[in-house]
Amino acid sequence: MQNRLVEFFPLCFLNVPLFWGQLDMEGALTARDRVGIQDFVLLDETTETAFLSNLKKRFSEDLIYTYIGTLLVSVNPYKELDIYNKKQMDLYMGVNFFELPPHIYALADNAYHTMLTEFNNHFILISGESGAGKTEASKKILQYYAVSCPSTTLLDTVRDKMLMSNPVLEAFGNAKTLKNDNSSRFGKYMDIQFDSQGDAVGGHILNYLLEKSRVVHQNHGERNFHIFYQLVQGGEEDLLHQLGLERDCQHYNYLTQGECAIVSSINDKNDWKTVKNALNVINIDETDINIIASVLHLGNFHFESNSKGLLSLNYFSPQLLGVNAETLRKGLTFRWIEVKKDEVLSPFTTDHAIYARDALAKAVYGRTFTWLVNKINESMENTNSTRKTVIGLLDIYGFEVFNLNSFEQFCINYCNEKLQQLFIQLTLKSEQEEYEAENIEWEPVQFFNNKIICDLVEERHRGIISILDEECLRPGDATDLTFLERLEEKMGSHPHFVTHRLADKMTRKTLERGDFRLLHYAGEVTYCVVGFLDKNNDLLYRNIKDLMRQSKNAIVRECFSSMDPDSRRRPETVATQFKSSLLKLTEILMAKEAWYVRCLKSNESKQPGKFDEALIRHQVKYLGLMEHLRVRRAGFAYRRRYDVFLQRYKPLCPATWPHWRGEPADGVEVLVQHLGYLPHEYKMGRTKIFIRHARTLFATEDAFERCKHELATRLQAKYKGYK
Ligand code: AOV
Ligand code: MG
Repeated sequence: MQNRLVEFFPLCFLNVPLFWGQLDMEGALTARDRVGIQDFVLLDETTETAFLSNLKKRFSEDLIYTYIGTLLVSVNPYKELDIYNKKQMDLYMGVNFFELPPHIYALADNAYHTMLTEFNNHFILISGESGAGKTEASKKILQYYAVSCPSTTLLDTVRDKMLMSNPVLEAFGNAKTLKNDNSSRFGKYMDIQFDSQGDAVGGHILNYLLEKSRVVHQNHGERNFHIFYQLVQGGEEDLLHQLGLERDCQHYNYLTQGECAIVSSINDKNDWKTVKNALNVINIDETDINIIASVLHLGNFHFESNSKGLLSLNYFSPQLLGVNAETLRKGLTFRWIEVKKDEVLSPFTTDHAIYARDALAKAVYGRTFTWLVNKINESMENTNSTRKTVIGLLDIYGFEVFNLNSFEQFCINYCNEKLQQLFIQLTLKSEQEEYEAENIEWEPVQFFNNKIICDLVEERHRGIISILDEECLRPGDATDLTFLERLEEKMGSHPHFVTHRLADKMTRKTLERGDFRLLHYAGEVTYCVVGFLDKNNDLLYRNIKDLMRQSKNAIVRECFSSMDPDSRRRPETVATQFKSSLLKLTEILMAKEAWYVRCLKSNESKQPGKFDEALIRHQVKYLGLMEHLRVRRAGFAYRRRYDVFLQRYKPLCPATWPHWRGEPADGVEVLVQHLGYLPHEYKMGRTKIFIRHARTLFATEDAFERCKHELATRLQAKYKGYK
């Protein structure tokens, strides 16, 4: 704490924006040496080594946040820090960005105040690999808005609902993976809506591709979704009895494949209480989620029709799914086939039957999840129709590489490529394009543009997703391996695609037959094609789907009818749906003003305070932080249109006050000359003035405040004189 005080003492007590660059005086030097620089833009050197050394210095003092201009870099400390509380929130409320040490609250507060003064929409993009701290960051931001924004009692309920949507969605959408004990297995974009007073008046969540395969299969060392363990371990006796469940995770096939049902960092029993309470707040009846117990029963249903499995089926089909047990059993073990224009029942092989069962379990869970999101949205809906602005929060699954990577990692990593592309477009690319458009002299900064990888995955007719879809739709003998063959034929020479035939030559690491490798922006990942076709098709046998549609349970009925009304039409494949949803998301985000939080994972073993330099260096590289810094440093922190700038600051110069009759650009030139701007501190573009450092603008802003004050005093005196 003391170090933190040292860091911001001179800043907050002088009440003028100061910078470490200016603190290079005796005394302050020691503090700077110890805690580093709070904005990388002010580093003496822009080398990677200097960058890492600054990050490390700060991390060792528990200063996990550092700015690059207005971008926030955050390093996961893997320990609780005493920096997230009401006192800290109050401190950051309405304070200029650079006046206090970097904090996630400062970023949240600045987005909020900019939204209020400029009355426009914003979003906060939180990125970083799995376990880097994205979900934690998004929770801190939401808490900041819920606690700090002005409040009226009426709206308190909306805030509570927004806050409480978190534990519910985490219980249903997060799970323990090898990378993260609380890994998000779905993507989430949440709009927080504010009225013109700045009151949080509503919220809306868009969810992206849930990793449903986890419901029926978990890799070693991983778990199913939290909610199952919470229910089995925390559920009340009566409830378990009613659901026909045993209080023993080991009893359930779907909970034990990873062999780690119990995790020391997780308290499922307590979490169950939190979730129940949260469900209450968002107006969801606790019994509404009973349906997920059927998933556990399904997992234990065997096809060699032993009596125990049948007993269980006889119980859960009518009770939990609202369907006839015998019809369901038939649906899971037989299928209708056409023989000479007649439909006859033909028995499944055991493999087929397991496939049908797992497909149903995934469908029930996945659709319940979407149903939940809809319910949450209903409860957070803003019923007040006055004009509002939003701040969007994006928290998705981070880039991940395991020993075995499948279709899910392919989708997750593709999503991260898209967000990296968005970041590049919004920062590096557009920034440089603006200088060009404004005729500002500019030495372009080179950066790796990952568009080539996005294209490799998503390009129409040519990308991996298209090829996968073609194989999925091809009647006959298409298999995962024929898909791979097609890929190799079409992508063989792409610089970011490696086939097993080329693997030896290129990377010296061999690939198994059945694998392909992509060189992603964040590193190379080897994908095993097994299951790609099935997972992309995500088929549920028609008779089972129809059965669910006729369920006596209203929620089951709703889940299975509302989503694809025409059961005979072939639904879009999973990858294609995901691609379209990401495209839509990009459009939503592009229309808003962006703020960035770049999360870095400090070490692989989740150890508190451990700074793994190689790991962090790698992330700094692929996240493009150095390029971002170079653009920032070479560039201009602030820019304003001439007319806007002149309008605000013209009282500061006798030649422009009260009226300037010439061109606004000429007025601005006269004005900044009068203010004593040095030539290297600003540039005049075509339509805007570009100011290199924030401090220059802040000094002008301070002068403006003083001037306003003087004017007011003079007016007052004059008024008194009249009296
Ligand atoms: P992620 O969201 O980026 O991964 P999380 O936000 O879940 O990662 O963070 C992983 C874990 O790191 C958390 O459960 C905390 O234990 C710890 N942690 C993260 N940020 C902080 C912080 N600011 N202070 C203290 N501990 C922190 V993934 O969702 O896997 O991509 O799909
Ligand atoms: Mg997460």
